[in-house]
Amino acid sequence: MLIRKPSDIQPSEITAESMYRERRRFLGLAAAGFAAAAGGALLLPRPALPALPGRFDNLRPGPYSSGEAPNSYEDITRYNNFYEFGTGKEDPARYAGMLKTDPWSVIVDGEVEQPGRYTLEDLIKPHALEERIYRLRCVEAWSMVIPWVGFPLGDLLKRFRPTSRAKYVAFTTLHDPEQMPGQRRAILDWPYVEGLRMDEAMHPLTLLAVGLYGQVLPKQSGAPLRLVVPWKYGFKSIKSIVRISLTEQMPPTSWNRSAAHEYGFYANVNPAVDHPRWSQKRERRIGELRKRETLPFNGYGEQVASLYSGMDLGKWF
Ligand SMILES: Nc1nc2c(c(=O)[nH]1)N[C@H]1C(S)=C(S)[C@@H](COP(=O)(O)O)O[C@H]1N2
Ligand SMILES: [Mo]
Repeated sequence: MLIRKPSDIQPSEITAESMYRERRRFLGLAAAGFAAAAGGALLLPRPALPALPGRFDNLRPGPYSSGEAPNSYEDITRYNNFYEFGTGKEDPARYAGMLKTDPWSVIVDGEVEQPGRYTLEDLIKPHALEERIYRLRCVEAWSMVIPWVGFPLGDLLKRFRPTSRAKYVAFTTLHDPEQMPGQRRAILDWPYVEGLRMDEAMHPLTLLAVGLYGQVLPKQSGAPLRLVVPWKYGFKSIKSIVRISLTEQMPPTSWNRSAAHEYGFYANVNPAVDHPRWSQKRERRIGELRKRETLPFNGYGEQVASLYSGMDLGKWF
């Protein structure tokens, strides 16, 4: 069956993902000339798309996208790590609704010529948004394929004119226990912080994400602005960012602070180096039963291995 009538479709099926697939299929059909051949009439009974707030249009496909099938919208938004809302994988989907993402602003400071407090709009508007399908691999040995919407972090940083002393970029998540109940407990040293070396931050693979599946980021995924560093462990991909500081010294990172012998600043997806408590050779793609081999640099080695040439990544983990 090519096209279903609205009455054939259960409300539970009308998800962002199914709409996304539907739209893709529609575009595919149109491109293949089916629409013209069918006189367009065949396309009319498509389910009407409910008006979604914050859909991005005219996304162009970005470079380095994975050719793999993305995980479902449900998998991506119901199985999350966001300790500000609890340590259970389903806690963020349950509790992140408490987070107020509008208005939102980000402080940019440190080694830049143009420091300031920028609104979300100031940050995003000058950039052409892209869709990039990237793998995300958690250090806990699960992975997902996610169609992000975003733009390269490096393009944003250039706008603030880093000084010659800028060697690292430090990121900070919102700290507000009123909105983030997980912060009422000392699970981590709040606020959550992460960092990149300048060349990692400027690498064209490094994305600031503002959406997924063509829509505004859901809160559990790090709305309204999060980092995505696809060749690193998921934990480097800090969510709900309120501060970006360029620094001369290597900044602290939350997971290094909490377990320094397990997570270093350069923590990487390295199947050849076991985590102190488990092997890193394989991973489970969410939604699959059989495990996959974990790839060095999460499969992005060709693009990024040179950033670490000469470094012993067993030592500089
Ligand atoms: N602020 C903040 N950012 C965070 C985390 C967190 O707990 N708090 N968890 C990290 C971890 S461990 C992973 S694997 C990814 C998960 O991203 P996802 O929920 O979009 O899959 O987010 C990372 N970013
Ligand atoms: Mo993770």
